[in-house]
Amino acid sequence: MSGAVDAVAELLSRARRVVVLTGAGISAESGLRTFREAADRQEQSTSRGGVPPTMEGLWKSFDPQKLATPEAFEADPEMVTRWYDHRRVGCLAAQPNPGHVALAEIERRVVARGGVFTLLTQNVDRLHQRAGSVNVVELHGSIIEWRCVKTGRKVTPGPGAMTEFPPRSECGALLRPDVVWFGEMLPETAVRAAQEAVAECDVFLSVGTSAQVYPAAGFIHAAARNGAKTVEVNKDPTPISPMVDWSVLAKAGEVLPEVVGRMGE
Ligand code: BV8
Repeated sequence: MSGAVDAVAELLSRARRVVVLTGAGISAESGLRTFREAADRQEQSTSRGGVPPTMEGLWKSFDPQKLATPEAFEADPEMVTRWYDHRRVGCLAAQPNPGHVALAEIERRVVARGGVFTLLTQNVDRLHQRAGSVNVVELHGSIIEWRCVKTGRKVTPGPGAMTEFPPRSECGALLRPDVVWFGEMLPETAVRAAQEAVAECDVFLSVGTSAQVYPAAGFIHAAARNGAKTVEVNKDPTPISPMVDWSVLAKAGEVLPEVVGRMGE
């Protein structure tokens, strides 16, 4: 692995335009559950006769891809908003880990030498921003902010758990998390920023994502088509592992600080 780490450090030391795509895996070392693990666990738990749907159990006994949908919210806004508020409070209590901090440092170094750095995240936990990342594009919105389903007005709930479910906005309409659910379009501004960054990047890093959710995963393929050098840092193999120039199968919180340590200033 150290050969790959040296090569990635060398790539990033010379890169002019860097794009990084992150997924749930980069927040795993902050104690936040990933989707695949939850889905796998859901299969196991239902195979063992299912887990009672306690708040904790919601994550274990429900597939996030079934809960993270407008249909689920429509059918049971109380259950969906309880699940999202539970996750929101968890995100606020979590701390950025060395993987988040390393990406913020890589951005600082690339920009300091006149380069351009864009962080595309599928995560909704805002840990990248808390770690110091600046140019962050939230492809799937944020769980930290909620919005009125009627007016679209955004609110930022306080750090404590909500007390009323489903929560309502000032006008009395339902409040929903300001995230992109399955079946919903990504924010136009985010997609445009991602497309522009990918069109010109010379290095594309995919970190902590199973590269299975679109259109986010499509940016990896677009970067490769545009001739960028592509790197994957992921704990397990993914569908893009065979296609990237460098696939580092390891934890982001361990590898990325090593890459920073071997990069030039
Ligand atoms: C859309 C917010 C128009 C909510 C999320 C083709 C084109 C366009 C759309 C589609 C298409 N094909 C299918 C679709 C529909 C769908 C889709 O992609 N489905 C998948 C399941 C096939 N896409 C959509 O619906 C998107 N909308 O395109 O609108 C449209 C609609 C319908 C049909 C056509 C067009 C909207 C997608 C966004 C959904 N919202 N999140 C919330 O958070 O609750 S998605 C959510 O799940 C995450 O944001 C993330 O994107 C995804 C999970 O992916 P990962 O982040 O990769 O997490 P995962 O657990 O899978 O993997 C973690 C990885 O980390 C693992 O590989 C693991 O090994 C690794 N790891 C673990 N620990 C570590 C680690 N790596 C490093 N270090 C560690 N320590």
